[in-house]
Amino acid sequence: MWWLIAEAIFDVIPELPAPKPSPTVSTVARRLTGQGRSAVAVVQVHGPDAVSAIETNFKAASNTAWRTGQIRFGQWHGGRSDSGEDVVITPISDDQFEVHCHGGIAAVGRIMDDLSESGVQCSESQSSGETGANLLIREATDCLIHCTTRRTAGYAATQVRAGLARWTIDALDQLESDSQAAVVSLAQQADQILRHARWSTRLRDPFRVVLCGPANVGKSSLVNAIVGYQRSITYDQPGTTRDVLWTSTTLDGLPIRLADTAGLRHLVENKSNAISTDDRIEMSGIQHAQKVLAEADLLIEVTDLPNWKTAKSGSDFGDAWNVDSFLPPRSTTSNEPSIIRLVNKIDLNNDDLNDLMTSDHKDSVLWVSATTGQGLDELCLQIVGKLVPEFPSIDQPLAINSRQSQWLARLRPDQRPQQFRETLNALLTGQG
Ligand SMILES: Nc1nc2c(ncn2[C@@H]2O[C@H](COP(=O)(O)OP(=O)(O)OP(=O)(O)O)[C@@H](O)[C@H]2O)c(=O)[nH]1
Ligand SMILES: [Mg+2]
Repeated sequence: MWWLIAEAIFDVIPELPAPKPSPTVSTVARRLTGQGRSAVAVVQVHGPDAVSAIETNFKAASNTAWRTGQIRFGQWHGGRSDSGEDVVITPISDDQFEVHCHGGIAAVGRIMDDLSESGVQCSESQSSGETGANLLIREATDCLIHCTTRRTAGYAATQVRAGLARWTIDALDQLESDSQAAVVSLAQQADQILRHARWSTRLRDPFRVVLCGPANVGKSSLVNAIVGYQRSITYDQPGTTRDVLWTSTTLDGLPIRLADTAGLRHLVENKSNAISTDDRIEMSGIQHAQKVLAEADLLIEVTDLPNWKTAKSGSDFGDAWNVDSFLPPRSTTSNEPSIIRLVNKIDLNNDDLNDLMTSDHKDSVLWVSATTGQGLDELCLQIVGKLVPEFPSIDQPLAINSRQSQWLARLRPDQRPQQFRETLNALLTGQG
């Protein structure tokens, strides 16, 4: 049910500052989400008569007083006796409300008509700055609809309601004085927004985390342990996993796609028929694995305790197995994936584990057991920490796609105010 999604999303958003009221219109309503049909639409009602307009048309399911930021579920009856539409209403401040309704054209039209009859001025078209902001709000709405976790949806919803659109319009206001100091300060703010771009531009797309390593070290067992069910077949024989197997999961509110891969080893391909069918299948699995390695955001390089112990002196993780030799060269512009290195099957250890860990590797390698679960909490923490080293506060402006981050990256402190304004306008309107 769409209102359950809306409820889940909107109760994590803090109070945001209300936009500046228009000096000429008392109470206005406008659609915040893009025009046309969508899953959920948001209508903003703002002005001194907002409360009475809402109360004339809406009956809440529970009879409690309005509280800023606290959502209310109920029926939009529009003063008629029929049962009306289910909506969720969020008071943003004493005189500003958001009505979250079904995104069908008729549903929004009915709400606008009812508000209009209650004396609210309803506008589809807005002032020039707001028209531009519509693109940012549309992009944020589209992102929100595709978010799969409450955490990512919370960030996207903030961008629908204010976020980057509000920041950009405020920035244009500040530049009206043509001040170079404003340019410098705004360029710094743009840099701050971009600090989070690696994560914020991925709200709707899960990060790709790939487990890789030699055969039989427990890669599939680890995937199963992380997701909590038997997704991958495991067996005490090398070569169990033949192809890449993707699993969707969520860690700390981050949507993640985990890839289990075939055990990687360098097979020597010779031109004769000497290579067996089995080797050909394995080689094909390894090629598939190499493809996903190249596109990973994070690699989890797995070995196991027996391999670790037999590795030359056990002093270098790379002596046992090293993913680098399987990675295709990356272009200089592409991001290097982060890597977590781990040793699995530590439950097999009869000796003191500390003796095994050299001081060099004590902190750089994770020691886990897919069987007993030891070290798995730390592994999940490290996965999230590598992907998002620092979560931004929920109410801050964010770049949620590469178009936005590219324009933000062009806001430089040495630009003239006029140039800076043009870049901001391009960010708002998509035209530049
Ligand atoms: N004792 C112990 N055994 C484990 C652990 N993790 C996996 N195993 C066992 O190791 C064997 C191989 O596990 P898999 O998860 O299939 O290993 P894999 O790396 O996916 O193997 P391939 O798909 O062949 O590359 C199975 O018998 C598992 O039960 C562990 O933490 N401790
Ligand atoms: Mg496997």
